[in-house]
Amino acid sequence: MKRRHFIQGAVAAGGALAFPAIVTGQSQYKAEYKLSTVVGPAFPWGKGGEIWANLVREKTGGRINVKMYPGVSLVQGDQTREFSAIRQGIIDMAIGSTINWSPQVKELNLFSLPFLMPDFAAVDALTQGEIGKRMFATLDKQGVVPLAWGENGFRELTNSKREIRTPADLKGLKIRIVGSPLFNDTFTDLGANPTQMSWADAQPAFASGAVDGQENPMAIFTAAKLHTVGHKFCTLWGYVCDPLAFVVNKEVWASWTPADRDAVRAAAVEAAKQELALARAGITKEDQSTYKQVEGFGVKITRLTPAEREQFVIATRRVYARWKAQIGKELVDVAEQAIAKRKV
Ligand code: X2X
Repeated sequence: MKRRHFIQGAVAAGGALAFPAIVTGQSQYKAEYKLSTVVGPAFPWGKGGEIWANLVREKTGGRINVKMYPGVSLVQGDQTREFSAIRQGIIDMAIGSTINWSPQVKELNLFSLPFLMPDFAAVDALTQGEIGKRMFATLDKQGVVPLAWGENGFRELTNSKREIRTPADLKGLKIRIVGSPLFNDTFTDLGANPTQMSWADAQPAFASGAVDGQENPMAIFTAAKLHTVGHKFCTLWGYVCDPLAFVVNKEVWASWTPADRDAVRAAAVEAAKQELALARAGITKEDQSTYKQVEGFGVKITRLTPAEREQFVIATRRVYARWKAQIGKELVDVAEQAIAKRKV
């Protein structure tokens, strides 16, 4: 009775114009929310997207219907355009690598500083500490709502030509890198011949032999089956680890009820936790099964001695110093201190 009066009143006060004011948030929801990732569910990263999408659907009783678009297909495979597309609303939600968003968010280059993070404890000391909070504040200021940290992983060096034990071994090798100036500087200083291309373009380039090598986490190597494109050599140098940020477009976020926002956040935290566990499986001190699997494919895995690793550290020191200044000395100092204080 009361409700009928209210609706009648609204119609009388201005018909269709007044009506949306009494429509609940729910009916303004989109039929589909587009979730962008670079790789699909065969990879921990894409699996994380699938888990997030399912959890959101579950926790919101189907009100928020998420569809995943792997291959960064919403930006035609150009992963360096993903961040701008989220801000513009072409993408509603994303799980993005810090590398891919670093052209727009310069602070994210911190994670790409060569040999900053020696182990998983160091990565956690950053993402789960002061640095993680500050990066989220920066992302928020740049127009997206950050919810949780997952992980792509420590990026190891693979190639089809020869074993890499020293920077000299890299000389002249054509290495595919992501579209990031910092990576270009790192591989140039290492004496390699870096060539920037998207992940979509990289795979045919490996298959045709147009490039000799690449760097990516082991989970990417195995899921993309890079041993089948002749990558017979793999050096475990752990020079860089890229975290993944789970984010939502700001306007989309604001269009949801507070309860649904809480549900999406909780789903992101849970999905990120599961994704991180998948990303680290098989490459820890306790569980080396991924390396064994890759060796089973006929790939030679090279483990550097501390002295050998140090040669790569020395060769990339100039790049580190130059980029530390560009990222912001104070921010990098905070990161270095957090790593020095970590519990291993
Ligand atoms: O393109 C890559 O190398 C990948 C899949 O690791 C990223 O998107 C950063």
